[in-house]
Amino acid sequence: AFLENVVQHGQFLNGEYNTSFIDDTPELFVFPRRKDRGTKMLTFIGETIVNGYPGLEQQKKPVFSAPRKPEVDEDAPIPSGSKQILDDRGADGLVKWLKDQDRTLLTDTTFRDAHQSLLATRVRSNDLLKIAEPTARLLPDLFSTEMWGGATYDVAMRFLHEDPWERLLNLRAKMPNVLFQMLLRGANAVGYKNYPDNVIEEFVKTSASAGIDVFRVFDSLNWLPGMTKAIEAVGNTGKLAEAAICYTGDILDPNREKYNLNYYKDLAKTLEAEGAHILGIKDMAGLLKPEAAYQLVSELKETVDLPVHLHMHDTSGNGVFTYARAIDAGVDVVDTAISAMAGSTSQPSMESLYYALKGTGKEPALDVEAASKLSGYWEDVRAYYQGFESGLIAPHPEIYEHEMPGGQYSNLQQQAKAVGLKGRWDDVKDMYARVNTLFGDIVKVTPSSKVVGDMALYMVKNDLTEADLFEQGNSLDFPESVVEMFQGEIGQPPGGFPEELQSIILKNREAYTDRPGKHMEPVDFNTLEKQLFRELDRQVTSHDLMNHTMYPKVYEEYEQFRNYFGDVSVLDTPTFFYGLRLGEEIEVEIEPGKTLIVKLISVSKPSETGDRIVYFELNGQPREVIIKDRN
Ligand code: 3PY
Ligand code: ZN
Repeated sequence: AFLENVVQHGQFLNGEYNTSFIDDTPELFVFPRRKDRGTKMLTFIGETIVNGYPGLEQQKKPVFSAPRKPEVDEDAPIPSGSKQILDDRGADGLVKWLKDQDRTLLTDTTFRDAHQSLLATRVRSNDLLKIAEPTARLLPDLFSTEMWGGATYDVAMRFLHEDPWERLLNLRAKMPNVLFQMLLRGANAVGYKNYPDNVIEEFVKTSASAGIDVFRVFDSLNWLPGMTKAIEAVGNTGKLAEAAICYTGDILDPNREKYNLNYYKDLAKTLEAEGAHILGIKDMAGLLKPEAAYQLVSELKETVDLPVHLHMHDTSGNGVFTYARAIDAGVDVVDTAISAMAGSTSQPSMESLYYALKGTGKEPALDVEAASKLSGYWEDVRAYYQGFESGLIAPHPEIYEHEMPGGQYSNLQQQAKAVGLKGRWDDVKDMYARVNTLFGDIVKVTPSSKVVGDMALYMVKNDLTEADLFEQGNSLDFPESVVEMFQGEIGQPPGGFPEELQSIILKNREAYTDRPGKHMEPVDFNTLEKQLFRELDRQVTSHDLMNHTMYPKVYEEYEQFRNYFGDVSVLDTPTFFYGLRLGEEIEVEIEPGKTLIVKLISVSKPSETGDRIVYFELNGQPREVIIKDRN
């Protein structure tokens, strides 16, 4: 018989749960232990056939062509690369090597920021793993591959039902030659709030052991105390600390004095003194104009003795021009993506930059034909994710006005739809810029960007103007994230928060200006391990401890999902999103050498209680599962 529990609950499947969901609906958290992997998999496929994948419009499974894959000699040894330089010469040796390079070096963000910014972070490990080894073979001269961190960590568990650590370990095994890079949000790690210091230390240590070599550390308000523990923790692992300055405003605009050249130079000096190996410039929205890039990079190269690594988004369409000027000024590394996953809210295209620089002596060491073959793969794979595209199909120079990070654009659009503001997206963008001004012109990047977004939605939704806040503020219930930020929970902006607004928002709550991590109790990992051992009824790994500490609820639900449906990361993406067509047969390799053959035979009409029977053949034997139709 079929047991209704949380993983069949509409609210859970649509991601519309909050922290009270478990308390309010304890009856949903009773799980039968099902051991049979075949049944688990059929249940998941049946669920997708009957109810669709949350967030995607339910439709008949489209026909996709198999992704083109570049031919490589799989028996040849994988060429060595930057990873071997780090392993042989250590962090300082790697930095010296980097400074000695004449050509521009590239980071490939295809596996992380590119899809975070184009496809709502939804690209699955299954698609990454299939192209990982060809990428290692064809692009061995990359400085690094950014393949972890940022939003990929929670999205992996929350929406893809896979373990971010497994992704990291599996990719590492297939790409042994290029440095692995992650985005670390300083004291917020890969979350949206500050964590205790010992969590940051453990997280960095565990990530380094699992394969991360370069940690790009930033703070969402450019607040140094939010970064120092993370930089120190990276230093202790022997890996590379890339301390990043978030770029906002416009150094060429005399009316934007707050974030001027001197501001960035001072910050760079401080980060060097804190032990950074590399200086990152993180232009998360793509606001750095070509001439500004020239000035900024020239001045920073004068100011610090560190290699400079530039990250930007191509939202305006000016990305390659900006990179070219940064390269004129001596930037060491720039972030690009394979062309089919580049441009727009993603990074500038790797191949376009190569062609732009060819013949100047500054072009990167890149087999551009190989890169374009990899692009063929991504062009085909991207089609699987069409339901998550932002709809931004042309350059978007408005970015210089609203300053929204590339990774936020499509997300905030989804959030706006969810709160009934679908037709008012222009108002939301406009309000986003106005909220920034209201907040005193702050750096906007996760999590501060989310706070600005929450406030913009709140004001548009409730038809509030800036004046209304000052007049009616005492009777307004501000979003929790806004209250917390003004309390000091994610740190301090340069010059502090605007005081009048702060007292309106905080009402009687107290604000503090020191480091939130200072007040937090360290997590007792020994006790946590024992607790999880009881709950999970299995050996607890350091990865379980981290998942639980970062995202307790998301992790709990992920574990329950996995117990019920098994490891769904082994499914191909069209089947994961759309199930099977009648009569369609697929092969699923559930572990190396063990393959299930699944064929969909038929689906019954719903019974009076709304149950449908989904008939399959599993390895030639008839099998059925009962699925509640929630439509
Ligand atoms: C993240 O923090 O996820 C970002 O990509 C910020 O740019
Ligand atoms: Zn980015």
